[in-house]
Amino acid sequence: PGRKFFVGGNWKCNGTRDSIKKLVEELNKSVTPEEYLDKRKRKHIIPARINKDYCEVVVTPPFVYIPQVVASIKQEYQVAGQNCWINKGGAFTGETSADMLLDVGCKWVILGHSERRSIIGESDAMIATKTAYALSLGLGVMACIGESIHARETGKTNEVCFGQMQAYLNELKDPKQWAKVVVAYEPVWAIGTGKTATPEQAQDVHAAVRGWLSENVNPKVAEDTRIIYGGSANAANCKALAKMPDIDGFLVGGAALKGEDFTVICMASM
Ligand code: G2H
Repeated sequence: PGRKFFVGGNWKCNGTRDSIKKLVEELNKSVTPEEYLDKRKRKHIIPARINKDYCEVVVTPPFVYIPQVVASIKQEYQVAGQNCWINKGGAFTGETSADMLLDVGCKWVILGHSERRSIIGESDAMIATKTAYALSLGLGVMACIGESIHARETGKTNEVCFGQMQAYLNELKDPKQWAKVVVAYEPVWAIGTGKTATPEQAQDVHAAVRGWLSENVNPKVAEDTRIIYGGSANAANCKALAKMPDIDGFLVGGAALKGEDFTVICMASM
């Protein structure tokens, strides 16, 4: 398929000005993908520079560090917010609007991450409202879905994921809106736990979600939409996952804080 590989680095609530300066320096140095492949043949595995033609890469710092990252990271990388308010700004203490993300140079936003669903209590409907608003401004959205361990063990994985997809669809009436949506499948039991879904487990859900898109939006949107995997993805397991036909990239947490590992993940399908 013509889907460009997509990797998001979700830095979550981590970092200081200093540690982020170092991480950006690591991401900025390195070589071209061609050199990477060449060196790999010679068994020198070194990080490769992100090539925009090959892979779309987005890094997602905490809000307060976004200007620092935008000002210092190479243009191969896009920058995203980890969340945004549901609508325009105003009297909403503590919130950050999608307009502000755009204003400081973000191209994307992560919405519906399971940590926001379960810890902050964001509902499907609220997440979908945010998604529609962010898209209306031209931001891309990494729209997260994923089942709990209970849902998986009771055979409800697809039901839960389809329900979350339906909530997005309720607000995205025009199929064209999906062009700037990347669906991130993140099984909750795999997030930050070191327990990764097997390539087969992930592939099954990705294929099911693509099938759902085909039936409920249209076959073209299903074919074109990137569905990325998140949940303890790392430099060691990314290759096997990236081989699966419906896995179009990754949303990476812990391993995104290590420049070399993150770069290896960005090259996972080479
Ligand atoms: C899932 C993922 C990034 P980690 O939350 O969104 O984090 O890779 O640490 O499991």
